[in-house]
Amino acid sequence: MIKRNNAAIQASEITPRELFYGRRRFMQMAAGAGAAAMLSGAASAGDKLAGAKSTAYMLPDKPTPLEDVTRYNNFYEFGVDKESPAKSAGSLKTRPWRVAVEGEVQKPGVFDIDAMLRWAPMEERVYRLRCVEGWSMVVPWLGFPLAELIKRVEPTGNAKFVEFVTLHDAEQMPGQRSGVLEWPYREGLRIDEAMHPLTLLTFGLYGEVLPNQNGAPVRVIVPWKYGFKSVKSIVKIRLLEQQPVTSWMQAGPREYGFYANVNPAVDHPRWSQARERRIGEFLKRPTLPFNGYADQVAGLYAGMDLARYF
Ligand SMILES: Nc1nc2c(c(=O)[nH]1)N[C@H]1C(S)=C(S)[C@@H](COP(=O)(O)O)O[C@H]1N2
Ligand SMILES: [Mo]
Repeated sequence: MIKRNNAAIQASEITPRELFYGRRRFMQMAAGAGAAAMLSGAASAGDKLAGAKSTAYMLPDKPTPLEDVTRYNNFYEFGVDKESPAKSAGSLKTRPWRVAVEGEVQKPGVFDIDAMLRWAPMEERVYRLRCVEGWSMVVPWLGFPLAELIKRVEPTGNAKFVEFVTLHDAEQMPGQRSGVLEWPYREGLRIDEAMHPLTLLTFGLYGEVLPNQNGAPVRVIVPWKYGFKSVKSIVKIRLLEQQPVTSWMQAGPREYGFYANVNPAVDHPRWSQARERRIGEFLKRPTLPFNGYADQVAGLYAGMDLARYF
């Protein structure tokens, strides 16, 4: 199931949902009344989500097995241990789902997830994700650049930062009954980071819609930053003039900075960041500056003291 070519799928296997998600041309033709009927089908984990392979963003690294990507997670809304999200994220309802985009924009809006899926061509990108705790994974994500969303709402000249907010609902996210973080989970980027072509608005992985434990129905992936910047299950995106305070900065300002660029030369106060363990491997490997994306992103931080702006 993992990497089947669309063309190889038998006609008899194609479900309406697959037509919607998997075949852009069909969608363009059906963009009228007929399409509306298909949109009412709620996408859930396991449903296919096709995207053109984005060769510019492939890596030589071996992808982490799907079983590990979906069973070893950080998603504190479903508990603090790695196994909890896979066990309990089934309580999250991902349809209907809307994302409010507001703040310093000319065209604020509340957008339905099924409309957002059609805003730009879906791409498959294999990215490294490096958790601040010292482990990493390699995942084929599906999405399109967050810049597509930001351009659509027309930022004003005052928009300097972008804040992301996760759903806040303890009925669906029982971990929010604990005080481990201040809820809802909030993260942020500088606008040039948010607009960078690497920053992916992410709807799927391994050819399927995001499993709940990986942040369904929509998250961001910012591959040169520690994993906690890659916010899951987003319901609000705010463009701001001032740098927002994130949940992790609130929890430990000395430990978690706003920038959180992967940097083997700047240790976490309680552990070294020089090396990492790739999930599924035994020996640690060296951590790369900007998680290996320095050639593409180091320019964003020219002249900045990265030990101070960690
Ligand atoms: N809303 C929310 N987003 C979150 C987190 C979280 O606890 N809540 N954990 C972060 C951390 S610490 C990491 S390492 C990644 C893990 O993503 P994954 O489970 O898909 O590997 O999600 C990030 N996004
Ligand atoms: Mo993390």
